[in-house]
Amino acid sequence: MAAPGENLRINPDRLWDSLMQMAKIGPGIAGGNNRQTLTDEDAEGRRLFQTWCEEAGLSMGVDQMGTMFARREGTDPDAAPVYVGSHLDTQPTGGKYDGVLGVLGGLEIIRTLNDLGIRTKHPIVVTNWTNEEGTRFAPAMLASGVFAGMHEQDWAYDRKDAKGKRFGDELERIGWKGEEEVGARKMHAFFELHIEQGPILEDEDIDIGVVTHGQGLWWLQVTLTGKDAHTGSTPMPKRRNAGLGMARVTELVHEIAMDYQPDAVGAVGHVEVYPNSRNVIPGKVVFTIDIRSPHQNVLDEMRARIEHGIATICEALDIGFEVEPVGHFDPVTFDEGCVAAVRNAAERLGYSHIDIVSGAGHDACWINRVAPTAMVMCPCVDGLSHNEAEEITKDWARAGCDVLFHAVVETAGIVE
Ligand code: HGY
Ligand code: MN
Ligand code: MN
Repeated sequence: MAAPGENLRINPDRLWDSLMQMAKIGPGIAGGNNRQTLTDEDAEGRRLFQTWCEEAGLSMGVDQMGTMFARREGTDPDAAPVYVGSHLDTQPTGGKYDGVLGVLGGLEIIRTLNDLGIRTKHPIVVTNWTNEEGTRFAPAMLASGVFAGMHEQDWAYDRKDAKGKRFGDELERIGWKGEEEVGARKMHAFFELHIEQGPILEDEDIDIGVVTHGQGLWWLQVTLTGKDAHTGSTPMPKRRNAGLGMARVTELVHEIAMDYQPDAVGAVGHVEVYPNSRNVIPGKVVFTIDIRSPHQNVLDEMRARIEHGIATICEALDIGFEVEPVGHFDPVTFDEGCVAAVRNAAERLGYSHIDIVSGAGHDACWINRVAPTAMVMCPCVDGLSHNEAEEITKDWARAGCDVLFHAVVETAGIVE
């Protein structure tokens, strides 16, 4: 006889329809999304998610970082809930599935439990973490970081975007600053479904990534200060070219990451050039280095070599420099029990699966510090993400959400 819940499957058409409806909010210019955190588009996406949660009979809580917690009661109201979710905010040229699949996958679990009239011992809470991306307000995973006690809330409120707007003011402006104390909630476990954002699963034709670890990360914001001058009349030896310094540091980051292959990555993705005029030598540049590795010693070595290299480059070019860490988390080892729940679910459901290390950061990386946590990954086309062309198939979404469903419900305990 099938074990309780053994043949539970989600409704892939309903999940897909919800993904496509959410994708209409904050559309990009090339088929993806631009629903950056704390914008009006983010607020609209939150309202749609809240409406769907209310239709599913969930009660909504919102904490002081704007994170949304939609609760389905269990038979034991005193049991700590099983949380499941991700994020609805996107990159400026983001895809339709990064984060969104994890939030709406959690909602799909609720909808299916309601359809089947299944009750669980532990309550289940579907979560939308504020500002996972960190693109408008650094660092990434800001709200989950405050929840896990890694950032002070006031520090988070003071984070500013490129236009000087404060996180705390924008959260108030869109009307999503909740009352709940951040981090007061106790979790029995947390599960996050996410697209891989890399090529491994698709290349190896595997349905499910059982995420055992996550890369550690440093975001180093670098300010180089030279001297604005005329690009035509200033002799080469007399130039203090901050733009040249940035170019050399960018090359250095790449070279150092290549020294540690295959266990390291590095790039510069954010650049501000001043005065950014065609015929003015840049007197100032501000840019962010993003380095990552699953190994702590590699991460530390890369950071040390890069900071030493910046000093050497700037001395040679007679320019000043400042390096400010604006994002960091150590490599993550997810909870063995929760990882086993994911692996067993994939096995039981007949989906191919491999253990995998997450290249990207996720809210689960912080929540793993305060509750047993694991992630489920599904493939994405060409491993592409943080690009409007990000794509998945309905079957991949179905497999990922089925596995998430079994891991969550098994952990929450089905009550006959
Ligand atoms: O940067 C990251 O890894 C995540 O997508 N915010
Ligand atoms: Mn994400
Ligand atoms: Mn992302």
